[in-house]
Amino acid sequence: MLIRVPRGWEIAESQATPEAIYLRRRRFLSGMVAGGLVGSALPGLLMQSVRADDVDPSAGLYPVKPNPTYQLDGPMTPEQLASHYNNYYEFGDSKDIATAAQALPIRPWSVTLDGMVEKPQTIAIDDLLKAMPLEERLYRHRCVEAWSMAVPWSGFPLKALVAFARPSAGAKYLRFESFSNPDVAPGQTADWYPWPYIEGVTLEEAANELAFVSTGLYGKPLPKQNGAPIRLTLPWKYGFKSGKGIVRISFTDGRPHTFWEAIQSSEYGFWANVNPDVPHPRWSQASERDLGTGEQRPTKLFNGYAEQVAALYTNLQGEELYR
Ligand SMILES: Nc1nc2c(c(=O)[nH]1)N[C@H]1C(S)=C(S)[C@@H](COP(=O)(O)O)O[C@H]1N2
Ligand SMILES: [Mo]
Repeated sequence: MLIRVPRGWEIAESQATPEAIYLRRRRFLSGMVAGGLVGSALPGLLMQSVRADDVDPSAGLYPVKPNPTYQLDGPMTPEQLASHYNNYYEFGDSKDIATAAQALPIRPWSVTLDGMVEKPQTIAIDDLLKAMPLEERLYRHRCVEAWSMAVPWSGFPLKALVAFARPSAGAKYLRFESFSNPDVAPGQTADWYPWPYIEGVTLEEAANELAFVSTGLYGKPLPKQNGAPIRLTLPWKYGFKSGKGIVRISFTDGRPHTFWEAIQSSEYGFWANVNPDVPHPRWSQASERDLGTGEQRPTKLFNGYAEQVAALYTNLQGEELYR
């Protein structure tokens, strides 16, 4: 059963129902049993969050060299906000998951590169960090829920990782798989979600200069709540395309089935490029609330990055490019 309000409303972000709350409402309405998401696991998580062995071994790599090509069109979002207003459904469906996320062990951590590659390989995160050209970029981030931020990511171009993986001739897509660990991630004990979190892009998108893999934020290793030790950053797409806590990148010739498509394909598609003129079925995308200033600002096509990425889509006009 779907509950919808009319399209195209200019509504506040607080009224743009976060995905998970909407889902729970649907479940309730369809007579399923909701709840049990966080409750019992929380005390254990709080204790684990103060473990002494949590010092990040990559701390000495940061800050990295800024890449001056990428500048912001407004003020940078304060670090405290960017690291305490998060979407990470593995740790719950509120924005307040920073404490719960500390329970995720991020060492040892490795990333598997497999599928249509010359040679599948699994690489430890600290070896990968040594092999990649680290730099800092200032990017805007636009969530499908109509809020945005502007932050300094550290990491490396996704195309460097693609070159490292050596895809074979027929590869057309990248499939990103986030971690699975219901012992520490209470959201993953909720079996109505199709865990693990899966996202994907085309190989051509991955080769675009703008596509970035983040391992740091504000000149330090990435906080766990922002996706440590490794996440995607695709600033021209809605935020849900940028998977956190990545453990596997598979090269495929078929389009990956993504987490949000599996949940609600009428609202969340494969492309999810930012476009102010294409409303979400339940709210407008014409403007966004900037987390730092608190102000509404007009949303831009491709989140302001049309110059870099618009050409990727000129031959794809039959596709639903903007949801
Ligand atoms: N694994 C995983 N990745 C995820 C999500 C998630 O729930 N799980 N949420 C996405 C959404 S909706 C957004 S807006 C961004 C939020 O990133 P941030 O918390 O660093 O701002 O992460 C994306 N990546
Ligand atoms: Mo989002």
